[in-house]
Order: sequence, then structure tokens, then C-alpha cells
Amino acid sequence: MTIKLSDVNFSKTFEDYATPFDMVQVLDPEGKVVDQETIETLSDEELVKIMEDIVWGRTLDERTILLNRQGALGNYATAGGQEASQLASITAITRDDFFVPTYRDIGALIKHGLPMYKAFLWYKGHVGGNQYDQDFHAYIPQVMVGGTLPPAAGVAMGKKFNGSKSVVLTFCGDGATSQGDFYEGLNFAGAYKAPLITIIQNNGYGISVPTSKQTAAQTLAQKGVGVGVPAIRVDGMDPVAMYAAVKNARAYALEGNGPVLIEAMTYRFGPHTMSDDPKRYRTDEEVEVWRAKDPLKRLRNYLTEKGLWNEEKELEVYEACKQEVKEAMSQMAKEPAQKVSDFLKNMYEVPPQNIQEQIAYYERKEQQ
Ligand SMILES: Cc1ncc(C[n+]2csc(CCOP(=O)(O)OP(=O)(O)O)c2C)c(N)n1
Repeated sequence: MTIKLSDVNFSKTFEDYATPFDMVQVLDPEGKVVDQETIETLSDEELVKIMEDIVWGRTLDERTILLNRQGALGNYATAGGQEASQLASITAITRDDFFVPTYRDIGALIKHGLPMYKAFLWYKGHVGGNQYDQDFHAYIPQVMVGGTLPPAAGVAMGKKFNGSKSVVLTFCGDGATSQGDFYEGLNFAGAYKAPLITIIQNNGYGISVPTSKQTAAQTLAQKGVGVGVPAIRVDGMDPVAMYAAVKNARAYALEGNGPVLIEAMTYRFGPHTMSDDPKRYRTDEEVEVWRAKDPLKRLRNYLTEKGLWNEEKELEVYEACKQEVKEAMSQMAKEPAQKVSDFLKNMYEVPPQNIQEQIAYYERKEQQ
């Protein structure tokens, strides 16, 4: 069963809903509108921008997989299939908002403003991939599962104390919701009414462990109820629903109402990372069921029918992304090789004595 976004009231709690977490949807898998009221709140430009980002994201995923197979990058957590939950969401916030991503959200991080070559440096484990400009509002990708929530809640608290007119957006996976960090961060944000939007990208698996084996909870959205954080469940393969939900959540948080939790029902088409074989834990039939919900095809169908999209435009975005990847790879190659001392210097603003000793030791060695 699906419901309209307009039927959702973020101020309601679990008990207020007759059926607590029906899934918000605007476009069905064929790209037909099921929530006219919500889609009418969005301009053609907004919808086309989401489409461009999704085509860009799918292309980046394809290229990054190839680059990894060629040994040109380190490892990669694939993002194909999750473009609506990642890229439609990031498009719904501004660059003044703060973003706390996981290892799977690199496309969104680039769309938020990280130069692509820096993302590639990060894949290679190069310290330059962790050095951001001061005016770039994001943390480096969090690899510790569940680890995005506490720092994201902290930044959101800071924003509240400073009276900032911006919010924090963070992502985590379904597996992350089984971690203590998830509850601690969410509870903290709820208690202090911090402007934090948390999106659980429920892609059904924590590597090979299905969600059903991670929790007895019927939904992951209901985890917000325990800490008093308004939560909704959204079709995470529906770019329009994701965009509209995050836009509404942002407005709600900016009004001083506190955090919002969104469970995005999504799926990764590829492996967990390049060292994973998904055939060992999921069937081809299951993958096909989810491929039929592809966010790219869904929005393409809708926009094509409205005369706002065509093959030519799609090819243009595809070629531009390929070119961007090429340029980022050559810029990455120009970076000086990583020195151990650089790596150590990047750990603390004021290094403790043992790190200072190690820095001095390596600097001496590097000069020899
Ligand atoms: C604290 C911690 N435990 C274990 C791992 C190893 N690990 C890396 S990814 C992953 C699965 C995470 O699943 P989920 O949160 O659903 O996110 P997804 O990878 O599906 O995006 C695990 C267990 C880790 N990185 N951090």
C-alpha cells in the first residue's frame, strides 16, 4: 500500500497512524503519478535536475566499477539502484547545509561540492582525499557502520546553538540501525531538537545479512518512535518522492521542530563492494523485481511523456560525466605520492606527543 506525501504529518507519532508506516510514493514504478498534489509543488526544472543527477550518478557508478576492475582505484561500494535515495535527497538540500555521508554515498558527496578527483583520492586511501576546503560543508565518508549519526547530531546541535538557518543531512544503511551509535545519535538529536535529517537507505542487506535477520522491528522507520523523532517511510526507488520528502523534512527542521527520520526503501543493483559476490546470498529473481523499480527508468518515463526528456539529453549527461571522470583521473594522477608524515599530520590539529615523534621520525626518513 502507498500513501500520498500530503497525508503525512511529521508532527504525528507512531500511535497517531492507523497503519503506522505506509510508504510514501509519488511516481509508481512505471512512472505514472500517484500523488498529483505533491508533484504539482515541484517545477519542471527541479524534476529535470533530479533526472540529470540520476543519469550522472548511474554513469559514475558504471565508470567507477570499471576503474576498479582495471586496478586504477582502490575499492568501491557500489551505488547503482540507490540514486533516488542518495542523489534526489542531496538535491533537496543546499550547499550551506551540512552533509555526513557513508562510504556508499560518494556520488552525493560530489554533488554536494567535493571535487571528483578528491573522491578518487579517497578511494585510493590518499590523505588528500580527506582534506576539504573550510567552506565545504561535509565530513569525509564514514566507514564505521552507524558512525554517521553521532557526529551528524553534534553538527546539528551546533547549528541550533548558533541559530543557523541550515540543516544537517546524514545517511546510514539498514545494518547501521542495529548499532548503538544509531540510537545514541538519533536520541541526542531528538532530545535537543537538533535540525538533523537522517535517511536510512534500507537496501535490504548489511553486506549479506538480510534486514529480517538484523531486527525484529517491522520497519526501520519505527525506530524513530522510541526516541520521539518523527519518521516516515518513503519509496527509495522513487526520485520524486525522495526529493519531496527531504524538501519537506528540511522545511520542518528549519522551523525549529527538530529532527526527522526517513526510511528509504531501496536496493543496490551491484555487489556490496568490489570484493563481494551477491549471487551467494540473493537470487537473480529478487534482483529483477527491484530492477523493475529502477529510479532512472521511472523518472525517464514520466519526463519523456511530458516532453521534458529525450535520448539526446540523456546521452549528453552520460558523455559529460564520462569526460568529468576522465579529467578527475588525470587530476588525481598529478597529486604528489602520499608521504607517511602527511598522513600522520592529518590526524589531529595538535598531535599528541607520540604522533609528533612519529612525524619527526618519518620526516627524517623521507629526506634521506
Ligand atoms: C562498526 C563496523 N562494523 C563492521 C563493519 C564492516 N562492514 C562494512 S559495511 C557493513 C555492512 C553495512 O550495512 P548497511 O549499514 O546496511 O549499509 P550498506 O553497506 O548496505 O550501505 C559492515 C558490517 C564496519 N565497517 N564497521
